[in-house]
Amino acid sequence: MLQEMPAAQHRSHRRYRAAPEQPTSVFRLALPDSCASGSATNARPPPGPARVNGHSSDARGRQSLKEDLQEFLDGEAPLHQLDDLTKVNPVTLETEFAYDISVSVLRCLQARYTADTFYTNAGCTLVALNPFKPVPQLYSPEQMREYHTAPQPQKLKPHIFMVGEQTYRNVKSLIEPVNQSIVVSGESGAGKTWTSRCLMKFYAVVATSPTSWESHKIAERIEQRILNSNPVMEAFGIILGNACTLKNNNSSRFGKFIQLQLNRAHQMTGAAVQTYLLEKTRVACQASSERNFHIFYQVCSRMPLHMTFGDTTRFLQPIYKGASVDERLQWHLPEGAAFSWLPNPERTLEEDCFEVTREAMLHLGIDTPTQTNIFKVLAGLLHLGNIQFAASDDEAQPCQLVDGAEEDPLLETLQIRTIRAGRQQQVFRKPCSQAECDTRRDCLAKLVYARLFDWLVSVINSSIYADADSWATFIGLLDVYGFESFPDNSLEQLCINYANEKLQQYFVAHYLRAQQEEYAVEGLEWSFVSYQDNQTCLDLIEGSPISICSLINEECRLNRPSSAAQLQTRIESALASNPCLRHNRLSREPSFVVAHYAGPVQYHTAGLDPVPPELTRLLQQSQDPLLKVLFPTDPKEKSQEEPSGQSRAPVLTVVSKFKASLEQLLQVLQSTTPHYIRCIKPNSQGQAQTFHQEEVLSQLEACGLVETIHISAAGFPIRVSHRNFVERYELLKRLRPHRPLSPHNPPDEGHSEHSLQAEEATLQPRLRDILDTLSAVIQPTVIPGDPAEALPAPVHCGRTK
Ligand code: AD9
Ligand code: MG
Repeated sequence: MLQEMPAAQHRSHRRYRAAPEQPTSVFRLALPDSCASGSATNARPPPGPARVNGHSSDARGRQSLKEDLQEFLDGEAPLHQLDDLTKVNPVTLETEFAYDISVSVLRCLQARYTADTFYTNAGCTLVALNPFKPVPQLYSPEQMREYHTAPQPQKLKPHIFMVGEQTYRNVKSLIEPVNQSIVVSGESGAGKTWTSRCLMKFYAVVATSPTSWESHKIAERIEQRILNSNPVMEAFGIILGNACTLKNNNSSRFGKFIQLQLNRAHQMTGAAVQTYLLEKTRVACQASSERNFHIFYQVCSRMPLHMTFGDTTRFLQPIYKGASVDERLQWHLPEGAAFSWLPNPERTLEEDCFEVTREAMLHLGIDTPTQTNIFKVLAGLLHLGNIQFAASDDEAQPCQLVDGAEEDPLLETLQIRTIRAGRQQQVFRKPCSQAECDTRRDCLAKLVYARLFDWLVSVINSSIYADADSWATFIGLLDVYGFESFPDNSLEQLCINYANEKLQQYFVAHYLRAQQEEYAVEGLEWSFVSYQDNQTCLDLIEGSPISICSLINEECRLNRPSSAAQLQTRIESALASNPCLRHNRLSREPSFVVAHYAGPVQYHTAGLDPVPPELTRLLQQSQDPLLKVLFPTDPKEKSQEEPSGQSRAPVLTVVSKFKASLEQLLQVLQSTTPHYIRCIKPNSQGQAQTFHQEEVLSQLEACGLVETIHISAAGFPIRVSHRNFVERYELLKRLRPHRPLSPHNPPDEGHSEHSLQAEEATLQPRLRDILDTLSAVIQPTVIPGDPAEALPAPVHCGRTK
C-alpha cells in the first residue's frame, strides 16, 4: 500500500467532500519525504504548530494566505515560503480560489529541481526530471544498497531505485509473485534510456548474488551481455538503432521492451529484447540539421591524430577511427567520397565508437567475416542514396540515371513497376516517374536496414535469452517513445501516438480500476469515478470494421499512384462521424487531424507507399551471404506464386505489424503489475539548472500527468494497509464510551473498576496523542473520544476534468 502523506497534505481531502467537482490540489501529490528530511528544503523554517495541526488560517490571516498563494502562482514566492505552501493547503481558499492544478504541479517540480531534487512521486507515477549534469552520488552502489536494504523503501526519498526495489520485492513475494513491468516514458531526450540503464544496473547488483562458481558465471554473463552499460545494450543502440537528432545526441530511434528473467532464487538468468517501430525512414531521409544512424558515420569516421611537444602541436598523418584504408577501399568507400545520405558530418562522440561497436559484435558472436558483410551492406546503402534519377523525355521510357546509363537488375527494378491486370492476371511493365523511382530507392534502403536491425535483435536475443525452464518470473522495462507532434507528421508519428494512446488507456484503466476495486473490497461507500476515456480516439485509429489503420492497409494493398489524396478523402468520408477526426482546411498537403488525449496532431497521408514486391524478390535472389539470411525465400510464398512470378500472399503492412506487436505488448503488460516513470526534460537545450515552465507544462500534459493527479485526487489520499492500521490504532478499541460506571453499567468481566481506571490513566496520553494525530491528519473537526468520527468519510466524486 502507499505511503502516508505528511499531515498537512491530508487536509486537502476535506475539500473533496465539500466540493467534489472542484479541480484538485497539487498538494495531494505524494510529496517528497525529502521535504521532511532531505536536501531540497533545508532552508525552510520548521513548520509551526499552525501548520502541523492544519489550522493554517488560524495562524495567518486569510487575506495574507490568499496573497501568498497568488505570489506562489505568480512565481514570486521565495522557495522556503513556496515549500510551505505546498505542504499547507488552506482549505478555506481552495473552495473559493480556483486555480490551475498544472501550474501548481509545475511550480512544485521547479522548486524541487532548483534544489537538485529530481524525483517526485505523483500518484502511482514517479516523475523523473533530467538533471542534464552528472549526479553520480544519486546512482552509486551505496544508494542502491540503501534502497535494497531499507525495511520500507517507499519511505525513502522518491527515486528510480525505489521503483526498482518495489518491483523486485513484488516479484519475490512468497505469497503471490507477480511479474512486474516498469513503463518509462517521456519525450526525446527526457532520460528514458538513461533511466532504463540505471534500473538494469540496479538489478545487476541486487538480482545477482553469486554464491557458486556456476551462478558467478551466469551473473558475469548477464552483466557483461545485457546489464553493464558498456558493451552490448549500449552498443546495440549505437550499432544500428541510435542517431544524433536535434533533441538528443544519442537518441534511440526505436522502442524497446527488455524482459529481465529471474530464476526461482530471484537471480537474473537471462533477458529478452523486443523492439518496436525502428525509425527506418531516417536511413533515406534526414530532416534538416539531423543525421543518419550513428553506424554510418562510425564506418566513415576519420579523426586526425595530433601530438603536443611543449608549446607546439604537430599534426601527424591522419588516422582512421572508423574503417581502415583497406577496408574502405574494399567496401567502395574511398576517402573523400561524398554521400547524400550522410548529412551534417560534424563529429560526435558516438561516432568515435567504431571499435566499441566491433567489440560488441564480437561479444554477440558476430565474427569478423560476418561483420565485414554487414559493413558492405551498409556501404551499399550509402551508394544507393547517391543514385539520382532524371525524368525521361519520353514518358513511355524509364527514367535516366543522372550519372549516366547503367544496366543493372537492381536499377531496372527501381525504374520499372510490374503490374498484374485483367482476368488472366497478365503482367505489364510500366516505367515509373522520377518521384516513384526515388520512392522505390528509399523503400529498398529502409527495407534492408530494418531487416538488418531485426536480425541483430534476434542475434542479441539468442545470446542473452535464458532457457525457458531456467526462469520463473520477469521484470519488464519498457523504454517507449513519448507522444510526438511536429510540424510534419507521418505514419511513424501516427504509430507512435497510437502506442501512446493505448498505453495511456491501459494506465488510466489499470490505475483507476485498481484503486476503486480496493475500495470495493474494503467495503467503502464509493461512486465510481469516470475519467478521460480515449476509446473514441482508439476507435478512430484501430476500430473495426473501418478505421484509419484499416484504410491505410487497404490503400497499401491497392498500391496505386496518388494514393495520398485518395486516402485523405476515404478517411474523411468513412470516419466523419468520429469526433476525434478533424480537418485542417489550411493544409495544402493531403492530411487529416486526430484529436489525441495529449492534443491534436496533423498527419500527412503521403509516404504510405507499400514495399513493391519486386524489391523483396530482387533481394531474395541476391547471392550476398548476409542478404540471403535477411531475405530468405519463403517456401509458402513460392507455392502461392502465380506463373507470372507475382505473389498472392497478403501484404503485411507496417501498420498491421505494429498493431499486432502493440497488442502483444499490452497482453504482456496486463499480465504484470505495472509501475510508471515519466521522464521530463526541463529544457530543450540540455542545460543543467534550467527549468523552462512552458516546455515542462506541455510534457506534463502530453504524458497525462495532470490527468493522473486528478485521478489520484479523486481517490482517498491516505491509504494504509489494514495490518498497519490495526497495529497503529488498535489502542482505540480500548477507548471506553464516555459514560459513568454504575450498577447498570458494570466494568467488563475480569476488570475491576480500579484496574480499568489505572489502565485508562496510562492509555490516556497515548490515546490523546493518537487522536491528535488523527484529528490533524484525517478530520480536523474530530471529537476526541469518538473514534468513529476519526475515520475518513466516503468520498463521492464525479469526473474531475
Ligand atoms: V530518446 O527518446 O532515445 O531521443 P531518451 O532516451 O529519453 O531520449 P536519454 O536517456 O538518451 O533520453 O537522455 C538524454 C541525455 O540526458 C543523456 O545522454 C544524458 O546526458 C542526460 N541524462 C538523462 N538522464 C540523466 C540523469 N539521471 N543524470 C544525468 C542524464 N544525465
Ligand atoms: Mg532513448
